[in-house]
Amino acid sequence: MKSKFLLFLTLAASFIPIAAQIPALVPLPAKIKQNDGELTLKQLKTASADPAFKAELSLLSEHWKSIDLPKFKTQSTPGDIRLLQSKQELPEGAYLLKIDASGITISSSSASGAFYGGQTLSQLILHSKLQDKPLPCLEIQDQPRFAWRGLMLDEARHFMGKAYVMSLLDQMARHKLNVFHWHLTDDQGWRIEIKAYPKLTSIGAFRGEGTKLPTPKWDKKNEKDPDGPKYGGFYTQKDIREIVAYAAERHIEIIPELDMPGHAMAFAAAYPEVLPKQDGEAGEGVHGLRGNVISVAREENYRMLDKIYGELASLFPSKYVHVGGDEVNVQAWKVSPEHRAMMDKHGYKNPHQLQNHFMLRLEKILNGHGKTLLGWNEIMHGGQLSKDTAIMAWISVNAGLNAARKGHPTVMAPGPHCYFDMKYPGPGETGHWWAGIVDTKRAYEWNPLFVDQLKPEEQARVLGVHCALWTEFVPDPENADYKLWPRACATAEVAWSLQEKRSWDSFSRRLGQHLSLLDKTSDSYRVPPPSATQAKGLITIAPAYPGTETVFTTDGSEPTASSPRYQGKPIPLSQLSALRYRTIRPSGRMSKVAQGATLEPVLTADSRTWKGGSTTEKLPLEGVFDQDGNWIAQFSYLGGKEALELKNLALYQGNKVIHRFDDLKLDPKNRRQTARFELQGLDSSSTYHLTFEGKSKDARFQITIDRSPFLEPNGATVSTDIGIYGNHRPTNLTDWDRSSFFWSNRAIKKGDSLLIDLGEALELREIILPTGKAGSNEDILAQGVLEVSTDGEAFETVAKFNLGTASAKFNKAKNVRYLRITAQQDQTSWLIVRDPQLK
Ligand code: TNX
Repeated sequence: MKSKFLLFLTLAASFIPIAAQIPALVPLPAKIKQNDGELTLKQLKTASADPAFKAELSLLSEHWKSIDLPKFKTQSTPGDIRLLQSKQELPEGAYLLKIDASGITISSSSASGAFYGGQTLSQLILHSKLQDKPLPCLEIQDQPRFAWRGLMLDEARHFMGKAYVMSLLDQMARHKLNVFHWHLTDDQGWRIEIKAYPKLTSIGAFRGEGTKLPTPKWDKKNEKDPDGPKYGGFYTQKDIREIVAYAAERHIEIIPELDMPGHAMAFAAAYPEVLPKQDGEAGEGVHGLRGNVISVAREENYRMLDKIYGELASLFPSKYVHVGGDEVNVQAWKVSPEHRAMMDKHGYKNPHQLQNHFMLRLEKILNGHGKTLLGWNEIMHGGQLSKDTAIMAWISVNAGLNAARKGHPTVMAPGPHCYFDMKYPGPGETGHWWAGIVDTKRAYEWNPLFVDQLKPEEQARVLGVHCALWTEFVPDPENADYKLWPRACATAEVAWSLQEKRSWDSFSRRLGQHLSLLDKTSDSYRVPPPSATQAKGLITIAPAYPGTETVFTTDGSEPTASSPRYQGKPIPLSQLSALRYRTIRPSGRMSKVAQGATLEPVLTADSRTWKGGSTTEKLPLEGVFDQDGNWIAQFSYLGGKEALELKNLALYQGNKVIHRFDDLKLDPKNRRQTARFELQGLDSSSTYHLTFEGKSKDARFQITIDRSPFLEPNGATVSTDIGIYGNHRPTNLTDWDRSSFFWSNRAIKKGDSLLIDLGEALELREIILPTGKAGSNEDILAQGVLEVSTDGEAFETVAKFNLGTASAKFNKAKNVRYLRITAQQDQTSWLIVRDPQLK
């Protein structure tokens, strides 16, 4: 065969040498120019600042001490390190940092710029000290891409306390993050003292034993523990003032959020009269709670909110106040006579108009206190808002683009990239999963502002980027730090650095070094574990980051600091299950223990070596198949300037075609496609190969072939009375193509159900049934059950839907032929059901 492909098995992970002498900086500055010469740390003895930047220098000195940098004596005459007020007008936050043989200058026209220049310098000095190398002479010219670089902490679900909040503000400042969004109220707690309504905290700040607020399901030790111990806490107004001032010194603005009109159970526990009168009949919202949506018909509520937000406004100097507005269970209003009367009076056709009514009143209340309203993307439902009102887009980037098109200032906080309460990949990781598994790469690789999708005036409305830590599954500060860092380092770079300069390769290389700053400043950040791949009995470990060491064992024991270091040579291993490996930092800190290995791609190909046009390629598949069953070929686009078309894909056994695949097209928006095929009568004496025509002048791609981890019975069928939207037929659930799904053509009503007949009874150990759009919680089944049956008559409930997924595990394999899901409550959204995952 005359192959024009570059075919290779990626056997050894490539170790990219840390070439640049310039120590790794996170976030990446706009411009770095390296000059000849060096400056040794010993030459740096003193530091000085122009009068405008005295406070910044004193904070920096504290910071230098906390990360064990050499002591620089602060003096009033020019020091070896100088913070200078620039004569030239620079944008807010911008600075110039210059290192030459005589010393270091940081010039800026804003105090924040001097402060950020100081943070960059701190990183340079720390790395230089740790590596025992002089500083290279250089010039850095830097400024932020976005003015809004935010991080949200939910203290309602778990209360972290003042010390943690302050340490978090410090960590944010080190990463040039400048907006701290403080989610202070939710169903499980009200965390800020309001003098006019003392019960908000005396009652609303505590849950569990002896309190009015129940222990939430995620905090229960077990089902039989309805109360749980008393838990809670809150900030006094004195605490708040202290924290606001602490943040301001670090150039961080705090934006408080009191979540209304939903997520208000703690509010209602303190003042039950704020609820609609018939609330009990409304049923549960997406989080499985009742009694958490306040009345928008009761005039007294607006008087209360005026006082509450008034006190809040006096405590926080920020322009914006966040009012929440997310996930409101409008059923609470639908079942309430006074809300139905209100709808009649105003001629409202749907309850979302009531939410809009409420938001318009809140806008006025806040304006009256000199503030502008900010809310989650749902506040756009049900009608127009003032153009000044800002939107925080959490459900998707698209929601943000829409908000900007509608004229609203917009902050991008899409769950799949910015929700750090989502799980990290790997075993033993805790957290939510509704927006998918969010690893640091996913937190990094996205663009908050696709310039070609917005007109210039719309682009200008995108204020910036925001990551969020919701804390249902984050019990304490230790876990909070673990979930935030290093993912928030990625957010910092998304928000600060120029899009055209950003790349995951560069970031991950720098991150390896940058972790030493986290080693000094966080006791519990997540050390990223390595990964491994296998091909034909050889295991290759890829270090978590270039330059990071990995220890491993092959006898199933836990790797320790004295275990062998992985040196890049593939390990021959027959018993993959006995392999353990983990990252070890120079500080001695280690990652979680990793095990197992994913399959090597059978092909990594680069069309730039193809000379264009279409060519038929033959890919031998040696040692790939080891048993009959369902197999999955995955085609992934790795990059390039053009789309790639793959045609006439066929799998051969000897010279016989045993499977033909549909033609595929891959491009940057459509990066991955999977195709299933069944293998029967596997024969070790035959050779297998894949042929295809590849069309593209510039594209890189990869093919992996793996056995399906799930059972996928052939004769399965699906039936339902729910109407079908477009061609999203129920049978899409059992074609076992995971990209197709069932979509209802209407809102779901209590009692709606869908029945899957597997065609034969199977012995199952696990059933996972996901609903809703992949990677979001749009169109999920909010309240429902999954039942199973052998005969189609006697059904047994095995799981409840929780955030859209029903998941059942059986200690003893269960004989199952039928799966049935049933809605337990009316919902306003439609329903998407995805393929069941059966094991
Ligand atoms: C959705 S994002 C919520 C929060 C949850 C979070 C968990 C948003 C505005 N609401 O109440 O804590 O998902 O990821």
